[in-house]
This record gives sequence, C-alpha cells and structure tokens, in this order.
Amino acid sequence: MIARQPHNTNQGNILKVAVLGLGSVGKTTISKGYTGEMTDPKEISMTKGVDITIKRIAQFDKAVTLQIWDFAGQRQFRFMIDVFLRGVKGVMYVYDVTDIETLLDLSEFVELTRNYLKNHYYPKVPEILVGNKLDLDNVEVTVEDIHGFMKTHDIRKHFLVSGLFSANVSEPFEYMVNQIVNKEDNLAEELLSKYSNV
Ligand SMILES: Nc1nc2c(ncn2[C@@H]2O[C@H](COP(=O)(O)OP(=O)(O)O)[C@@H](O)[C@H]2O)c(=O)[nH]1
Ligand SMILES: [Mg+2]
Repeated sequence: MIARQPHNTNQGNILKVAVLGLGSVGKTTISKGYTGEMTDPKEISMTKGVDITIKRIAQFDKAVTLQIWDFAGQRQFRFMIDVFLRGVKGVMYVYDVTDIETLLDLSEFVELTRNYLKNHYYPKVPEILVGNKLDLDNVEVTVEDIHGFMKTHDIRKHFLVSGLFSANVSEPFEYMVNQIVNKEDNLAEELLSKYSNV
C-alpha cells in the first residue's frame, strides 16, 4: 500500500523523486538500472500503478535515501496525481528518442505536475528531461525538438541515456539529488542568517 505522505511533514533525509512519461519509454528500466535492482530487463513487464525503488546514497557528508516513484499508469496520471506527487522533491520526465510522440506527450505531464505543485504551494522543485534508448539506431527526436521542448517548458537540464545498457543512468539521478540537497542547504542557511539577526 502507498503510505500517506503529507508534504509538510519532516521526512528526514528521504528524497522522493517522481519519474514520469508514457508507457514503454523505459522509466522502470532506468530506475532499476540506477538502483541496481534489475536482474534481466526482459523481466520487466509493463507495470500497473506505481513502482517504488529505494537507493541509499552518500551526498557529501550526508546520508540520503532516494525514493524513486516510477509512474506505471498511462493516461490515468491525472487521477493518481495526488498520491504520486505528494511530498515530491524532484521530477524526471522521460521520453524515448525513437518516438517523437513520447516527447510531445510529456507536455501534459509537465502541465499537470506544475498545476499540482502550484495549487499545493510547493516551492519550485528541480525538473529534468531524460531521453532514453540511445542505443537504438532509429532515433527520431532531433536536437531542435529537444531544445524546443525545453524552451517551451523552461526545463534547463537534459540527459541522454540507455536504460537497457545502464549507460549514463546515474547522471540524471545524481544531478537531481545534488540540486535538491543544495537547495535545502541554501534554504537552511537563509533561514539561519535571517533569524541570527533578530
Ligand atoms: N533498446 C532499448 N530498449 C529499452 C531501453 N530501456 C527500456 N527498453 C525496453 O523498453 C521496454 C519498456 O521498458 P520499461 O522500463 O518497462 O518502460 P516503462 O513502461 O516506461 O517503465 C522494455 O522492453 C525494455 O526492455 C533502452 O535504453 N534501450
Ligand atoms: Mg514501468
């Protein structure tokens, strides 16, 4: 069952990250590839609901538990958004480089996510774009498509990976953790300096 996670509760050093994108783009393969849970990629069938993967990492001097929420539904995202995004600290939008539709379709995920975060008064969270299946020859998505998408949605960071070969899969997660931890440190410092003047 999915645990209740009110976003205003102190969750210690658990960082929840949401991985979004259409079915079959490779979200589960990337997540499991990074956390090391995967045995054989062929064993991963199209999951239903939510898949949660945990990875404990050391970030500078801090121990961090990364909780990766891999969204498995296809078009039902809007109905699960509350459970899925509650308490989220970072969002990864994944598309398949051999299928332009999977990139274009991310617009809806971005809009729904931003609306949710705005309506629930979340501070801005890091959002990154990840193109998967870089190992395949029939690449359809162009650099212009990627830049266009990033410009339209004001997404600043993009990674190309191959989940199947676990190529480059750590980079997007590590970047995200870095962003989140630095942001929290800055916030803590800001508050400290603010109150030390009182
Ligand atoms: N060639 C190739 N196939 C991949 C890659 N990543 C995932 N796949 C395949 O794409 C299919 C869907 O992957 P999956 O992780 O279940 O996608 P999800 O529905 O987004 O979680 C599976 O058959 C995977 O083996 C990749 O980087 N390269
Ligand atoms: Mg999946």
